[in-house]
Parts: sequence; structure tokens; C-alpha cells
Amino acid sequence: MSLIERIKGKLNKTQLSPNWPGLIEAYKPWLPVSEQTPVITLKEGATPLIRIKSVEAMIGKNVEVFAKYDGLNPTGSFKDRGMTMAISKAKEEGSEAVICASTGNTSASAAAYARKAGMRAFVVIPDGYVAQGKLAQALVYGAEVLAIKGNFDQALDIVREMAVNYPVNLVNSVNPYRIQGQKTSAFEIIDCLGEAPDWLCIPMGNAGNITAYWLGFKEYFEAKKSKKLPKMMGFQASGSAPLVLNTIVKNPETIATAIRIGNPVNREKAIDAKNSSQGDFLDVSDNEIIEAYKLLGKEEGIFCEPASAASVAGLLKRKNEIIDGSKIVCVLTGNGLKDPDCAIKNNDAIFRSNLEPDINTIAKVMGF
Ligand code: AN7
Repeated sequence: MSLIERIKGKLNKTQLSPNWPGLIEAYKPWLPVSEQTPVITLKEGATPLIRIKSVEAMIGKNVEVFAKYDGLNPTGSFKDRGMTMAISKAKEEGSEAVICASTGNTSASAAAYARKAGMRAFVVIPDGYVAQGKLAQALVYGAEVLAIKGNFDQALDIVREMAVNYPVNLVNSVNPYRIQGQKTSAFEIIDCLGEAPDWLCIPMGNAGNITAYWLGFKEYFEAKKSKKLPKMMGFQASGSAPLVLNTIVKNPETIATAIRIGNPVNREKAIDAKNSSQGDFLDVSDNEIIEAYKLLGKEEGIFCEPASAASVAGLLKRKNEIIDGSKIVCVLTGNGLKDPDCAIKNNDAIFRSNLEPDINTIAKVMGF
């Protein structure tokens, strides 16, 4: 048996990345696509589940904690799961342009997929509140960037109205195809673990992703691919916590700019996910987010963006409620490279500069 055959024998299809067709092809029977749908894919999905033992140690019980590292998608966030669907369907419908409001990741993903499909990509963003990496992506992918003197919620109001009055296809998570694509991450978790986790910890902004995961878990459960449903544990930043506070936050503020959203459009669906799963919502401070962000970096070798670290910060905050023997998945929604400014400002690393270029200086600084 050749090496490649031996490897293939041991690995399932989701692990054979060279053969991975992208999530629409992989999960076609579960998605609203037909043979006529032009599939626009960058081979998104099939992201790794990584055991995070430093977090297990901090919980101090017999638990298994995994990170679903969706920051390894083609444009560096989970948005690609929804965007491959939204753009493929927009193409099928004959759209020539798409529009979205975005705190950054949606704009990067929409731009990449729309341009690949030969469409114009209009992205409306809150000026000055989009992380540098995300803005760089939108520009390089060829978006038409419209920065407003306002926040995400105002941007979303504008694009929703634009899509009613002008020939532009809306690709925010009010677009049902986005949710359909994003639910595949729940499928992957069950395909990988062989069962649903006990808890699913996830950051919430517009609450499309928690809605999508809940849909995915329910569909696999109803198809008997799992025997249980996870508790949906949603986390928000304290300065931007409309779902936790059950209100609208007029001026949301947080270091996690991805989830700086005060009036989530998927509010009712997120509340349903929480209630139906006997889950809960909780807020975490910017400090707690940064502590989790640094822990994942320096103990696990996982660089996620601040919004993503909210899932781990939230889990740690609730550690007393965890039942022994639990399996927990924390969704890491975006890649740390998206927000280099945050990384450079928030780390415990040693950085010595202005050193003379000779071995004696270097050895001395190293402590030898
Ligand atoms: C890294 O890009 O809303 O609760 O416009 O980028 O489904 O909104 C991003 C959201 C979590 C929250 N983590 O997801 C946008 C945008 C990261 C994100 C969320 C976002 P939802």
C-alpha cells in the first residue's frame, strides 16, 4: 500500500485538504443549491478542531475543550462559509453587484467572493473602526469601500434600504443563504467528534453565527447524526452587549471591533437558540477578552482576533458551571492577523530594539 493510500485510509474526507471541494460540494444535500447553481468557492470550510489544554487546566475539571479555528478560512474568518452560499446564489439569480455593511470581516469575504464571481462589491463600513488587516483585504480584493461617519448599525440600515431600492444584492446575515452556509461548521464539529459537544461557546455580534450553528446542530440531530444538542453559550463584549442586556445599545464600544454592534438583526433567532438549548448569554470585559487572546497565543500557538477570544473568555468565566466529563467547543471566528494593531498593543512579549549587530550584544541581552 502506498503512503498516500495509507494516509487516505486513516483520514476522513474533511482532513484530506487537497481533495476538499469547498463546503457547498461537501454538504450539498443539506444546502439549498441545485445542479444549476454556479458554485463560487475558495475551498472554504474543513477548518481544524484543536484541543486547548491550557484552557482545560484553568477549568480544573475532567473536560475536553476544543477550538474550532475558523480563522483558517480563505479570507481568515467564518464569513467565508456564508459568503460562498450568498454569492453563488446571487450569481444564480443574475446579480451584478452585492452590498454589505460590515465591521470588517464580512466586507473582506464579500469582496473576495463577489470579485471572483465577476460582480461589483460595495462595502459600507464605520470609518476608523475596521481593523487594518480587514480593510487591506477589502481593498486588495477589489471592493468599492464606502466609509461612513457612523457605526455598524447605521451602515446596516443604509444597505438594507439600498437593496430594496437599487439593483444590489444584500449579503449581510439577513440573507438566509449566509446562515445556510455557516451552519456547516456545526456539521463539521459533529463529523469530527462523532457527537455534538455539551457546550458551544461563541461570540455574538449580529448573532447570525449562533443562529447558523443552532440550525446546523438541529438538522444533524433530526437526521440522527448526533444523539444530543449542545447548550448554546453566546458571549458579547461588556460595552457592546445588547443581547445580554436585552436592549439596544446606542453607542457600542469595545476593543473587539468585529462585534461592536448595538442592535443585532438576528436577535429573536439568537434568543430562540439560547432558550431552546437551555444555554445562556453573558458579557465579558475587554480585559477578559485580552487575557484569553494572549493565553491562546502564547500557550496554544493560536492567534485569533479579539472578538473570537470572547468565546474562551466567556467559557473561563463560567467554569464553575461545567459538569465533569463535558466536551466543549469554542468557536474562534477570525484570524489574529486581521488586527495587528491590537496584537502589538496587547502582549506580554519581550521586544528589545536598537541593538548593536554583534553576537556579544545579542548573547548578553539573551542572558548568557
Ligand atoms: C471575528 O464583519 O458583523 O454574531 O460585519 O467578524 O454572526 O455577527 C462580524 C462579526 C464574531 C460576530 N467574530 O458574528 C462583520 C461582522 C468575528 C466577526 C462575529 C463577527 P455574528
